[in-house]
Amino acid sequence: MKTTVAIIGAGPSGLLLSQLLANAGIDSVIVERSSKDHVLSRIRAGVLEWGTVETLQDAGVAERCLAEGLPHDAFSIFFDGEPLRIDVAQYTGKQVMVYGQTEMTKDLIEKREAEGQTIFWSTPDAQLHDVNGDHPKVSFTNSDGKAVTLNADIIAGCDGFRGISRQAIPQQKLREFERVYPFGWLGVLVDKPPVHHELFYANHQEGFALASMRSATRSRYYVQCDSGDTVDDWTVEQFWSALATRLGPHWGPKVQTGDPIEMSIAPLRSYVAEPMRYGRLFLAGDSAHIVPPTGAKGLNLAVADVRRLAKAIESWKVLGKDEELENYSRDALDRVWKVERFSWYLSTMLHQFPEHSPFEKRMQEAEFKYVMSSEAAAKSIAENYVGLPF
Ligand code: RFL
Ligand code: PHB
Repeated sequence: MKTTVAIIGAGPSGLLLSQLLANAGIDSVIVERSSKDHVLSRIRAGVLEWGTVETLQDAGVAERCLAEGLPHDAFSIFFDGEPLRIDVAQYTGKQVMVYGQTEMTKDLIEKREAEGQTIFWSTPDAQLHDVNGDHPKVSFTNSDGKAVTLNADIIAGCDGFRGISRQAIPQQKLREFERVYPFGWLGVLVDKPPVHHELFYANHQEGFALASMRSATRSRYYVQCDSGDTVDDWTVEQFWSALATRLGPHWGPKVQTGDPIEMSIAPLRSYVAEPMRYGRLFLAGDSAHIVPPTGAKGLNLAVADVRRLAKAIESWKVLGKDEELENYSRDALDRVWKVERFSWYLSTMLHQFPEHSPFEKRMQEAEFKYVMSSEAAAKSIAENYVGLPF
């Protein structure tokens, strides 16, 4: 079997890349380890930068997002109970869109399938070959148990942090940068109206909490938990109680609790692999970098990579120019590091770190007070939250 671009992974990166390529008349084949049902059941990101929404619009997959998504002007940060509202719209002239990654993935899968995209689901054993040569290939067993070899001009590694693509780059060619945070986020999805119509992040002495949402009737909440915790270490009641305490005496009692539709733990990590290209293999999204979720950036950064990669492939395939492909890694990493910085900065200000000395706690407080008193600092948070320009 032959295609121009073999895409590993049917997460948001892989699906959007195949859509942008198809729109430019370039064929691709997607190879996904999990089943379609599994991919459609993952609960992850919730906040889209406006540039992400525009990218979806350009790709022709924004109809439901624009109809059902919730545009937000602002969000708040609470520090030891003291509130600070960051008016993103006032500072930047743009909004963010609350729309679940699950829904975005569903929209992309529906459109790709309607347009006849080849997607191999449930292929647990894919392997990449000759990625640094002229004839890269992907071999795998399809869901009928048949061995398939897929020849391609380019392989796009869109297979997330635990995928195989990054591992196909020889260790001595790769530089990795990592910080693992000493805590995780315990998240709950519940069919109850959100406690407030805007998101808020709280740094409380007992730990971080976030009040988010998916719709007017569905809420998403998170609390900081210990690194080693599993969902079994928490009862639902303990979760609601921790959340109420951390959201403070005004908001805490107003949370409408209930039986969660989903409850899961995500570890927090900052990670970058350089370069994002090796021969004919190009990495995009979580396969190349991870940010802690505090800035709501992971999905948006994946979209920024894919947008750049699709343009570069188009320029190479349609115009015969390989300059953008040559520069892909350098240019993508420029944004990656800025977004890493912002996600690290917000995470550092808003969590309780077990190793922090009283000095570091005062630094967090001073940072918060500075942002409260400085329009420039608040504006800086706003322009990063809404998304840096492409
Ligand atoms: P994904 O979504 O991990 O998709 C990768 C796909 O590749 C498949 N795969 C393979 N396929 C074939 N062969 C293999 N060997 C394979 N190995 C893996 C996987 O099954 C999967 O389908 O990566 P992608 O597409 O790069 O997308 C990245 C985003 O999913 C991620 O950055 C965000 O979810 C991060 N994130 C958030 N981002 C935001 O922009 N805003 C947010 O509000 C936000 N909140 C979050 C988040 C991530 C969270 N968790 C669970 C990590 C909140 C949480 C709790
Ligand atoms: C979410 O709604 O899942 C969400 C919102 C904001 C974040 C992270 C996650 O920063």
